[in-house]
Amino acid sequence: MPEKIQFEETVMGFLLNHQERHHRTHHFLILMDALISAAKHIEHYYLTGTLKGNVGLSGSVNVHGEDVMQMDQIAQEITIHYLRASGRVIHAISEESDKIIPINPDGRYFVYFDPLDGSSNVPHSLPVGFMFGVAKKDLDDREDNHLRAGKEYIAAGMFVIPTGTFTLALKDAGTWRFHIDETMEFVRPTQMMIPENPKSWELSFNSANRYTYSERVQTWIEQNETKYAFRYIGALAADFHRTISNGGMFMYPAIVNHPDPRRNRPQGKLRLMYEAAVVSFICQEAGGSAVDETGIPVLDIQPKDPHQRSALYVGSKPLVDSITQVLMLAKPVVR
Ligand code: AFP
Repeated sequence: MPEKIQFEETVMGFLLNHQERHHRTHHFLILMDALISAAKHIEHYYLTGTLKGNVGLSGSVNVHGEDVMQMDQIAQEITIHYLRASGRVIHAISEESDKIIPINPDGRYFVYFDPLDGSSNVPHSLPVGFMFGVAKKDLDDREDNHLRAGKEYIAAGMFVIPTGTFTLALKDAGTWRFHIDETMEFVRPTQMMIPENPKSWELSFNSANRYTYSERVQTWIEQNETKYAFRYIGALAADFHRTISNGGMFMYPAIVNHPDPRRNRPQGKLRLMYEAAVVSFICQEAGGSAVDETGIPVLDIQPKDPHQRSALYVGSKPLVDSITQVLMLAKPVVR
């Protein structure tokens, strides 16, 4: 399809342009090419999924105890295929794999990804995300393969599938969005800065959970929700896409007051390494910020487990600062 070739050329052309200025090497470009190819390939399967019967359950359960959709498995296999072929990845961490996936000990990068985020949207052909964070090995021979905190990422990105919109953040080089235009033949990179004017701001959270949040967070919501529009589609990439464009705050708070205490999630629901840290990195490069339930920057959290969860408050700085004050007064959550 011509738009695919155009898409890849535009993103790669952009990166080549930035290569000199931001010391990106050809290794990084090869890795990005692999990630873009994986995303476009997954999008193809997603668009044709209904025809091919790929939208149902696979019959297995993932590391988080969730039912795995056939599309989750397809997306996982596609991504690993491209990461292997790139030859540049030491290991990968994926939502769909219990263990760290060793790829090439002579590689240069660590890739943390969720190949199909927002699976509950799959049966409806509604938006899902392909999300990734990239960290680089220590080239001074001190590499210990430790799990990277978000502040160590050198890039993070998300595709909203099936719109094909790609948002990419490069360390100290901003957040960029690549659009397919009205002719479906071109994409144009636009630098994203989260809007400062509260007029367009939106709040995004699962309102069905609101009475399960801490009292302080519930009070903050009551005091602030009527000031802003509310939007929620249930796929982080799609919801956060709006947050970055319009400003405001996406949040997935800790669940601490569930009527069935077994369903509390004091650590939050989202996965730190391939969900929360990815959008936090993108947001920081776009001028925003992100904190967890204790009010500390998400990018500072040192992961102890590849699939560790985190609460997330991400978006416009004034709103994140405002909720941070509330969170910091609360009793600390045991990690
Ligand atoms: P799934 O991939 O299991 O559908 O989870 C999606 C997700 O991690 C994230 O994309 C959403 O923001 C969030 O969960 C939605 O969670 P709720 O369904 O609890 O609102």
